[in-house]
Amino acid sequence: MNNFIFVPLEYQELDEEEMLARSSEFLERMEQRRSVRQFSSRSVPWEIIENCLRAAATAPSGANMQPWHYVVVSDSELKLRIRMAAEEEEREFYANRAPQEWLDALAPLGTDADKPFLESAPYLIVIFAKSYTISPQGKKVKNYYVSESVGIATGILITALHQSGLATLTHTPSPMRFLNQILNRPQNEHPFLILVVGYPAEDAEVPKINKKPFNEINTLI
Ligand code: IYR
Repeated sequence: MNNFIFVPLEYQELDEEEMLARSSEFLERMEQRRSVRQFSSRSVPWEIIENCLRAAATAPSGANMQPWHYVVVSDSELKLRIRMAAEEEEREFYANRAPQEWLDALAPLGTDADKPFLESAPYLIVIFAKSYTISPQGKKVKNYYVSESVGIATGILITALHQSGLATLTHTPSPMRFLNQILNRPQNEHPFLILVVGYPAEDAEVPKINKKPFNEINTLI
């Protein structure tokens, strides 16, 4: 493999006042992000989604392998098929597969096997993680830190969509292999999660949850 050439970093330093202002504005915006489970079927311009996907693609990844693939589903028939398959898995999860402890942890959120948002939201972004890539010569090339990399990219995508004014839900029917079949993706791609994207329904409600206190999750030494 060829070594990269190195070029000067493009970096524009901000003054501290500006840094503080930006960080606090960003914090305020992020504190308004919620996982939404009721979506409007109003359409969303594709260019917004494209910009957010391009932002996600800037994510750092193990050895810059970029071990991800996004399938953006807007076709109604495909959304319906995904909903049907996901609800089948979810019915099995809630009725038999989930241990009582897990059901108890989910009970306060009021989730169940019905997933109408998979049909009503204008976009389902199905995120696949690639354990290896097939090179143009047909060789298997191993990827590194795959879940970390895809998790970081997904975080950037959620953040970009939120700051563009859209609502999201990270949805993980389990198991999710049916997504390979419906979306015709190869075996080296593992469904990571479905990101449901759109405007919230006008009557959308969210549980009144709390985030952990700062000092519980941060240590300054
Ligand atoms: N996949 C199921 C169950 C579920 C699991 C967790 I962990 C959640 O935070 C929420 C739901 C479902 O989507 O209902």
